[in-house]
This record gives sequence, C-alpha cells and structure tokens, in this order.
Amino acid sequence: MSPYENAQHAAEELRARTAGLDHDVAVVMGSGWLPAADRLGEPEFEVPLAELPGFSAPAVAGHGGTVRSLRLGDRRALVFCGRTHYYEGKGVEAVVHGVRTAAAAGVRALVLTNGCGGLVPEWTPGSPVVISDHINLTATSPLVGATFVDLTEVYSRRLRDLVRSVDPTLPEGVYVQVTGPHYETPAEIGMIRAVGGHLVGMSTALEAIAAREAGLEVLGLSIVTNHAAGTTGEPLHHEEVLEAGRLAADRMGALLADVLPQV
Ligand code: 8IG
Repeated sequence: MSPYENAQHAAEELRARTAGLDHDVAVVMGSGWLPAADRLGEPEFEVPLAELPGFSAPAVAGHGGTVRSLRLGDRRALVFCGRTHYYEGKGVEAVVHGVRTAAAAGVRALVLTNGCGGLVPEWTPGSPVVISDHINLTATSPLVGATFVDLTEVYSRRLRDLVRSVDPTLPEGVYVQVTGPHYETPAEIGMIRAVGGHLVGMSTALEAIAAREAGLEVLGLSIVTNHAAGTTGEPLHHEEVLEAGRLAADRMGALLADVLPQV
C-alpha cells in the first residue's frame, strides 16, 4: 500500500471515530506543548493513534499519542498529541503519516509546534518563536520519485502575519532540523549559526515538506526550551527542557486558542 493510501485509510477510520465530522485545521503538539493542548478546551472525541491504520503501537502500553477533535469558534480542529520522530528509526514515512492523515481527512491548514534549542542569546528558555523558514539537515525527504515540490514559502506568509497580529512581540527565526537523538556539539551549533539557523530541533521540517506536497497551508511555532549547546557554557539537561515547556504552556495555549479559529 502506498503511504497516501495508508493515510486515506487512517483518515476514514478517524472520521468514523469522530461522528463523520469535517475538520478544518490540524495541530501537532510538540514537546513542551501538551499542557497548551489542554487549554484549547474539552475534546469532543479523543482517539489513541495506535488504533488508526498505519500508526505504530507505543513502546510503553498506554503511553502512545492521541488525536483529539474539538471545536474552536466556528472551526473544528484535529489536535495530535504526540508525534513520531525520525530518531525512532521507523522511517520517514512514519514521521509524516500524521500529516498525511490530516490532509486526507480534509484539513486545509496545519500548525506544527515544537520545543527546540535557540541560537539567539536573547531567546531565553520559554520563549516562543514563529518559524519563518527551515533548513533540512536530515539528509532525507518524505517525498520519493520525481516529486519536485516548491518550497519557496513553506511557512505561510498569511499565517505568520496572522499570529503576529495576535502577538506582535513574537520574533521569527529559521528552524534547522537535525536527526538527533543526541543534542549538538558546540562546533555543530557554530555550523548551524554559520548557515543561517536560529532554532535547532528534531522535528517539523520533514512534516512541513509533506504538508506542502499535500497543499496544506503551514504555520510553524517553536518554544525555545534551552540555549543551544555551547552558547552558555552549561550542559543541556532534559529536565530543564521539559520545565521550560511547562512555563510557556499558558501563553501558548492562549495564543493557539486565539489564532486557530482564524486559520
Ligand atoms: I526541546 O538543543 C530540544 N530539542 N537538536 N537541539 C536539538 N533538539 C532539541 C534541542 C536542542 N532542544
């Protein structure tokens, strides 16, 4: 079965599990963003991803992701709580299956969120940043064959302007996706700075490419959860990363609740 047929099957099952409702927008909640998901309101439906075709079962029973269906103003959103990362080794097709499922379900816009390292010293842990563009350093693509998708405006000008009309203080930056799962060396962060990166993380770019192939309008939002390696002289701790996400959740939940009905 092709990845697109696989996504079509997942979308059909998802529709069956959400009373046949149409969805307008999908959101992928990245690390540190899950508390913000709870601030979007009570989901009307919540489906474990592992129960949809093409999503793998979680490594720990009961600890897999879910997809929520909820109403926001006069729109209906699919909220993916949890994503597959490339470093899990399931392949790039698994990484973008959620995005393709959302596209097959009929959404027109996709909000990709993540937690990441920041290369700009002023961006302290907990700072939200709007993604203006990306650099894909994974040496792979979700597309196979002669699929020459235009990436001149991956992150929609319209949606970026919309978010910044809601919160004009938000800075913009270029997101660099690496494979991980290790964090970078200071020398690698030096390289990422030299090529024009402001944010570094292990998601988003591959999903954004798949979304553009599907014709979705994309918005990318990062929370800087730590200064990138070597920028402060301190080592990186996963716990700090999680705590910064928790601190930013209120502000991000409010931002998403404002923006999504207009997306
Ligand atoms: I959260 O500093 C988070 N994810 N590659 N580097 C990379 N990924 C990250 C980082 C970081 N922080």
